[in-house]
Amino acid sequence: MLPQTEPSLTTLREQYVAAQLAGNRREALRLLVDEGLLRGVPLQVLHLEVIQLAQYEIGRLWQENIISVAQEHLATSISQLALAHLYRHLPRDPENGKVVMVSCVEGELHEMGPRMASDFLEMAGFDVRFLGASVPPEHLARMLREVRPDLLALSVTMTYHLPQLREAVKHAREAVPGVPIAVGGLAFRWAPVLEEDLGVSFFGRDARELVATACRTLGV
Ligand code: B12
Repeated sequence: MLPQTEPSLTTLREQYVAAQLAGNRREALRLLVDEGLLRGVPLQVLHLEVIQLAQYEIGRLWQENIISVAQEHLATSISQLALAHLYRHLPRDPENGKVVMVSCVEGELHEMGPRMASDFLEMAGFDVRFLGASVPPEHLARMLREVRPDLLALSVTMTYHLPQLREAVKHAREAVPGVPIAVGGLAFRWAPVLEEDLGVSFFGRDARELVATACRTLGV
């Protein structure tokens, strides 16, 4: 077994990014499974330190115009495949009976983050309804009335979607008064909103922090 020191994870991440950029899906999955999972790297670490950080690196390369939009799409589709593939290997705590609904606000297309967050919540025993990208507030409200979750988690990456967050919160409050609402996503790193103003709570910077705060808030 490889000792999972920081350097070995860094190497794994670099190799994963190289496989993404080469469009090599098989190699990307081999790295995660054979060099990661089977060598004892915890799944949570693979998610946060390999896939998430690889996505941030892809974003940097794209922003600096080193790679094209097409290469970013190619790379991201590999990470989507990876999350789907790893899903069946998720270690799961016993069910805790709490339902969490996870959704992007309207217009928000960055759904990898909330998808990963949903997987972490599931590992912690939550029953998760993940709605994916860009959910119009009226339809979010309709689903909330049907499902009546114990917690609603809203994801926002682009700061220009903060007005849509406001709308989503308003509709959610009307649909299920009193439902706790968690917010997160990169927008809050770049422009922390007035949580008090919205009456919502920032639940953490990544999937692990979301789980910790959700457990505390819901008393599980
Ligand atoms: C892939 C990608 C896309 C894909 C998304 C595909 C998909 N299916 O998700 C597409 C091509 C659609 C896209 C589009 C755009 N993108 Co983009 N995208 C990215 C990229 C490269 C990776 C995102 C990703 O996969 N992250 C990995 C996940 C796992 O991490 P995460 O999102 O941070 O999620 C974690 C935490 O934030 C947190 N979290 C997330 N949600 C929640 C919710 C709660 C409640 C909590 C507690 C926590 C939490 O937990 C997650 C897991 O740990 C980023 C680079 C980056 N630095 O993020 C740029 C980036 C976010 N995009 C950017 C831009 C500019 C755009 C576009 C405007 C480009 C354009 N001109 O069209 C559009 C906007 C689209 C829209 N309307 O939303 C910029 C934003 C810059 C800025 N400061 O505003 C970035 C940073 C790239 C860059 N460096 O320039 N993008």
